[in-house]
Amino acid sequence: MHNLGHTRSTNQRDHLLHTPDTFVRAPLPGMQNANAIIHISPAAGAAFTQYTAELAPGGSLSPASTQRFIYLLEGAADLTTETLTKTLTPATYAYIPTGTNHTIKAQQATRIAVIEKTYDPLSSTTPPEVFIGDETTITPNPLNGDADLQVRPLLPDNPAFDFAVNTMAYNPGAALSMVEVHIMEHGLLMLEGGGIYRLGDHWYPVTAGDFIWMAPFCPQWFGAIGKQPAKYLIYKDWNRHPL
Ligand code: UGY
Ligand code: MN
Repeated sequence: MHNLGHTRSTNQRDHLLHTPDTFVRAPLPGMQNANAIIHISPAAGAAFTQYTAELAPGGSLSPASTQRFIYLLEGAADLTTETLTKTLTPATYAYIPTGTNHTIKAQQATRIAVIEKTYDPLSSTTPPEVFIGDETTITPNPLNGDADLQVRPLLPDNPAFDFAVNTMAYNPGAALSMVEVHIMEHGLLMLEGGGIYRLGDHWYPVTAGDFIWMAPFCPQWFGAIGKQPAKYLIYKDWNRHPL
């Protein structure tokens, strides 16, 4: 059934909403039995790339030319480096620094959120090492003391990292306490529930499966207006001077 030309997806100068009805799948060079849905890249104005990789059983990701962050959405995949093998399952994730020989191979049908960004070195630190985590073991912090809005930082608090990835979980009715305007850009994947996202001067209904890009200084606000909790995975550039 066609959709008569309607979609919630939109591509604006300072934000992009990418909804599943508009996803286009294609393999990236080196992927085996897998496709990528590119949500955002420098072609649209971002300083990073984010895609969802969909792997058939036995499928694998391409090598990375930059640092890479992966978060398992569904299925199971083996991450192998020269020193470790780890099976990643939903809500587990890995940070893989630039130049790390590795493979990511699906044991079954698997979906992975992938973020890639050229590393911005800092003279006072050495680059981070491989890091593997499990979101369910992270103690959440209430945002601005709001117990209905819990933030889980997925990467260590270490200035060597030039980006952060967090999950934010909203109880029904919870909302950001302010419209944020900040230099960091965001890549956001709605994991559960939904609500209304203000981006610039637009208000969008959003739901699980949607992706949002927010450019630096894009005014942003979210309210989880549904009856279900809402949760998203959110990337931001971090720990670096703007110049
Ligand atoms: O970390 C953040 O900037 C976050 N509070 N932004 C957002 O949820 N849009
Ligand atoms: Mn923000």
